[in-house]
Amino acid sequence: MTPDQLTSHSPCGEAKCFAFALPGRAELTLPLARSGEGYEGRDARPLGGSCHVWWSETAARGGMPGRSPSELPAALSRALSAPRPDLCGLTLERPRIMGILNLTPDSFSDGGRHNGLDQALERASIMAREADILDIGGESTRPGAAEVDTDEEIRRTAPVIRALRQAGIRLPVSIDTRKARVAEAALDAGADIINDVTALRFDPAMARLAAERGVPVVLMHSIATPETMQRHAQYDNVVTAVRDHLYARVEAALAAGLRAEQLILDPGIGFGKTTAHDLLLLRQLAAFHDFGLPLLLGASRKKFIGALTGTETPAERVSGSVAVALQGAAAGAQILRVHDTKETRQALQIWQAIAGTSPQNTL
Ligand code: HH2
Repeated sequence: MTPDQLTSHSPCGEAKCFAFALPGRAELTLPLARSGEGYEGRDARPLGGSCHVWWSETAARGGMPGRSPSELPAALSRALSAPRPDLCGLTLERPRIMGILNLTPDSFSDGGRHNGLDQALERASIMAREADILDIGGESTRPGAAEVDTDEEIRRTAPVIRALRQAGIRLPVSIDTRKARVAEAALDAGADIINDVTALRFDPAMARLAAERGVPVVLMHSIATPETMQRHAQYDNVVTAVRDHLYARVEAALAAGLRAEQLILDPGIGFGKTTAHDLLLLRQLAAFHDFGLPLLLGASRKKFIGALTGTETPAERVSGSVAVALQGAAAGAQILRVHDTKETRQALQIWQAIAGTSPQNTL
């Protein structure tokens, strides 16, 4: 493929041709992700519709040789390459930053810091300049966390969302909750996206709400409950187990009346996983692109970063978090959920400039 063909083949600015495909449960296609705009003479295609990550072959598995895009079934090749649908007006051809705003007293990293309305608004307006999406939560889901009363969770989140809309903060807001009543109150207050760490398993009313409202929904892999999940962190193969689980959750969502275009997948780093599991998922993140759906990666300040670097305090895990965010971007993840929006933004700006896909095209 020549550079000219590559440019015209690029998803940037093209009409969207979203192609959703559920992969076979046992199938695992690991496209080899490379940054930059493809390669002369190779059948390289954008990975997950991105402008900056391309793939030209899949990894060899089980002694089988790797396969190039044209050797794969057409639907699979298309699912790996097709542009993902815009998210609340944001194209997903470059990684988007989802800034975390926890309105909780006990979140593992920023608990208690943004509890008052004024503090929350101040942090939201800073993040509005550094992030593309705000993710607001009123219940910690860290390992061992106890469930929060629904009314209390609404009291923590809905007024802040309403206030930030009144203050003119317009970027898309997601509500990080497993409860339909909390999600509904947040949507009514001005939120746009539901981020459910149980992938619609916790509250049967959640799928109905998401189908009725037609809003984007993050389906994250998790097992058991936050209180007990680390006791269940056992898998024969964590990547296939997470894929199978997400496959089943996508099927359940579609059966409940959601549209494929609403769905975003997340492997759930740290949720019922050991450090070894997290590392394997990160190493093989590109294996989740064959669903043909956008991928969200939430690894910011998490325990495995502390375990690998001997950093006890989550707020001191910023550099490690940025390293994981860049790795996620290199694997074609479309949304990066992070606490440190400013640092992540700067790292991504440089990385995109080097890949030649900087939105500003300044270099
Ligand atoms: N991680 C946390 C919470 N929500 N949502 C998605 N989609 N993906 C994640 O990885 C994810 C998430 C846990 O992180 P945090 O919000 O910082 O902590 P806490 O749950 O203690 O509030």
